[in-house]
Amino acid sequence: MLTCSVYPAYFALLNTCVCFLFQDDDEYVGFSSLPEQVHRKAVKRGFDFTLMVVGETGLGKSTLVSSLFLNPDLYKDRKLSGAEERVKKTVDIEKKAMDIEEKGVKLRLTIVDTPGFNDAIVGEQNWRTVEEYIQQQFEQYFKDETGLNRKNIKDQRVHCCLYFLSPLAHGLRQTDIQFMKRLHDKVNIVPIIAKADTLTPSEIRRLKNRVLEEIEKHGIRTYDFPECDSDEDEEFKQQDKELKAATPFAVIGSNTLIEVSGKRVRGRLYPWGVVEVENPQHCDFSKLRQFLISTHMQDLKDVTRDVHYENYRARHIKEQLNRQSRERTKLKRDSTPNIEAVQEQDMLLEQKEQEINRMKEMLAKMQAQLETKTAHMNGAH
Ligand SMILES: Nc1nc2c(ncn2[C@@H]2O[C@H](COP(=O)(O)OP(=O)(O)OP(=O)(O)O)[C@@H](O)[C@H]2O)c(=O)[nH]1
Ligand SMILES: [Mg+2]
Repeated sequence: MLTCSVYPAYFALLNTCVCFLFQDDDEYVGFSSLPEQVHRKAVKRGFDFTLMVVGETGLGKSTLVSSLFLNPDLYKDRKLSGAEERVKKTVDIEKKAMDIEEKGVKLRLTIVDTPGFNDAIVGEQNWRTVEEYIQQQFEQYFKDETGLNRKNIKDQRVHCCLYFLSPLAHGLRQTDIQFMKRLHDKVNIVPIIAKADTLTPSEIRRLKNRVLEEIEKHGIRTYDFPECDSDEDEEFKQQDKELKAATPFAVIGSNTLIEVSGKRVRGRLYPWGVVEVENPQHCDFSKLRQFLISTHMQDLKDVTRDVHYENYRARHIKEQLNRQSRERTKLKRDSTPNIEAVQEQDMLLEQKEQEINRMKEMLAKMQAQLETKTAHMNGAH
């Protein structure tokens, strides 16, 4: 995958990155252990990341995001809607932003929650609201990028969409297929199996295989894990292999701390025992968190910028140009000068030129990195 070959040094540095300290009094999310290069930039500017959670009501979306980001209070002021209201309501988007600071590194994390998705009335409205939200963030970014205040753009684009699948289904439901197909060229979709504690290990395995088969069969393009560089160390390669093998992650969420053998852990207490959220034997929660925060956050951002946003930009500029050329034809017929239309046309041409220059710069950078790497490898031989 492009990003891996473009940033070999970066990925090499990722080797050293993950270390989750997770103690009651001193809890760390883990992003501060991102590699030095990113670290330095992040310290200066802060790091924006937007995570969206989507799925049927009651699958544990809010519980999981607050388990992931250590803030059980994130949703405390949310009132549960009554049954009647649930039947009527469509998708209701909730946006929560938080600044987390670890060891001097700032992470501006935005959680976009879509409560009640898919309840009772399933229809186009569900995915349309989510789609519009994603689109609006691109539009805003585009406006900011072409505006005067380019240096201080707040990146609100959705970098990852966790799509919750029901543990009770025997694979993908029709709505899941429709939803993911509708959005796969706009956002990085990461499907996850919710409430994994309701399934046995063999049921989880079967469901995961089924989901993967159906994703392939229906031509759904979920987030594509980048290939691991061959010069990575064995530990990192192993970690990467395990992450990929665990997809779609089967997760459990909980904000309750339970004492197990003298240690307080996040878990769910059952009459027969405790399921521990962060125990890799019990579910893939830790792998999901590692994927999101430590190992793949930068790639999720890169793919959003280089693929999804670029797609949006190309579409948007084409639409604008088409509109302009229609206006021009009209203009000729009217034969009255339309200064605004001409100015907009000029602006578009300028944007195009800027884009070409940017791509040239990117290509030159990639070339230089490749050459350095080749020289490095030749030197090593
Ligand atoms: N068994 C089990 N229950 C869970 C899990 N995660 C959450 N729950 C429970 O499921 C219920 C719904 O959880 P929420 O986090 O509110 O679900 P949601 O998807 O955000 O629901 P909406 O906001 O209505 O869309 C709560 O009672 C949670 O305690 C899990 O992993 N396993
Ligand atoms: Mg919720």
